[in-house]
Amino acid sequence: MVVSFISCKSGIDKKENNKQPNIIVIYADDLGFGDVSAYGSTALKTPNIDRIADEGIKFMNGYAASPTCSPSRYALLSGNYPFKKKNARVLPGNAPLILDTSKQTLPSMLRDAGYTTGVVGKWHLGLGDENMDWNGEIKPGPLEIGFDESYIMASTNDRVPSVYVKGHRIDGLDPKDPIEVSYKENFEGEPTGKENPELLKLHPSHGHDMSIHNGISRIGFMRGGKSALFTDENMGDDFLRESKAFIDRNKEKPFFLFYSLHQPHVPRVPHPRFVGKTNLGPRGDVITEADWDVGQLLDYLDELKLTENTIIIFSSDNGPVLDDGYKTDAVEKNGNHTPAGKLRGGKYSLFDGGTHVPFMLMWKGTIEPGISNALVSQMDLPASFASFTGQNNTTEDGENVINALLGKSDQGRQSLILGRTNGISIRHGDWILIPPHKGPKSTGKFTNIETGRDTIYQLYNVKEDIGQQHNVALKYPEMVKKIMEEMNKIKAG
Ligand code: NG6
Ligand code: CA
Repeated sequence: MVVSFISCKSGIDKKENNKQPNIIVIYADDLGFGDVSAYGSTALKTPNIDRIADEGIKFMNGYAASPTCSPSRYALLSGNYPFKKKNARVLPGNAPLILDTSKQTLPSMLRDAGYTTGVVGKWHLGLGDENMDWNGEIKPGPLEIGFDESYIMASTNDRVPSVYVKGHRIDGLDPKDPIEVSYKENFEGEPTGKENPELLKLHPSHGHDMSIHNGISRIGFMRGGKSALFTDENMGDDFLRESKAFIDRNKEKPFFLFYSLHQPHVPRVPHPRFVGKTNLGPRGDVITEADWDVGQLLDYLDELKLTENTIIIFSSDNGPVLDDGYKTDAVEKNGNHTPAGKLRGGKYSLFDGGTHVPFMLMWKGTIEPGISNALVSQMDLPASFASFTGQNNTTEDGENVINALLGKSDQGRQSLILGRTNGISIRHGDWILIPPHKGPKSTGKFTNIETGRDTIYQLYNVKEDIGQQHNVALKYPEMVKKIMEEMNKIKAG
């Protein structure tokens, strides 16, 4: 790995022009460290995502907070550790909002700094409260935690309701055909993937055998709301269109956009334009689609002459998985591709592949391109951008690593706890320590990922042993002790 650079012309000098740079966070869903060609993938080409890495800073030690989606998103927006929050776990589609509306978030802080804030795409952080009515006003949600505008998928693409929510309302809902949602039982007369496989164009491999929409059975039950249901094939285009529209509406003033892609999460249903674009089947094809979406967004910024006044961050919410619930031959068609690169484990895992993800930042014309080894977490974005915009930071666990993010320093954090309520590990310098955990060592025959759980302490030096093949806990008991103390200190803090 290269430690290089770097001279940054200026951080906030741009403010002298009274024009703070726009900020866009592009967030992929289940994209692995090895799925991006900038990080070494050869089976998959991602020329557009690579543009951000090549023209910006490519972080070699960038982390999501957790190996699953909702806890990582919670950390990115709240700046708080998800392991401290009981309900920061993979949420059903009818879960209430898990973010605290009274606390500072990345968008609320940027709004205070004068930004217009928007979110487009996957949400998966819950919506509403116990009394929420899908056919009425859906709140609290993004607008209550600091976003001025929102166009989101209600939950995630494999969980009902299969609709988009625009502001406080389901987009396109016909009041004469209200939608009903349940995670307990089916609605009378409604087919399911389990009972009516003949209605499916995409079959589940495990789970995902409840309500059917667009020939795909999902998790959870729903009925009605037909005019509002999304079309999986168009989802990439829908989110791109809404993102571009947000930028267009707000191009005259500083804006923050959280562009939350749904790819390559299951069900993987690319637009026909991308079917067969790779040899890896739908998983590869939807990554190609996501890369195209990113390219379109970058081109649009160029067209509007906004590129040099926009900071673009690209990352992923957790590591990769092949068969996550549908029969798309992801395993069979994977060939020699290594979605987590040289890292061990993937989505759901305490090994590094669960949380160590692509992470890059571009600010063209201000930051010189480079490669950084600084340890940075998505959870650090609120504290870092609070510093950048001159706001007070009241988030609890994120650190101000703005100098690392802008390439002015190769120093990021010293320590970072990774994981969620049911399991954590810690990265400390070049070390990763996984304390003993009860439970199976594999996620099971379908997802087939090493969980990282073991009855003994595991200590790895990931600088020398990036693939976590050599547990050196017995060799360095003092290091185990020291890092455990550090972990306990952070947990108590
Ligand atoms: C799992 C789902 C998986 C995916 C995951 C959450 C089954 C069998 N598996 O429970 O398909 O939805 O939850 O993924 O239902 S995440 O990226 O949103 O965290
Ligand atoms: Ca995810």
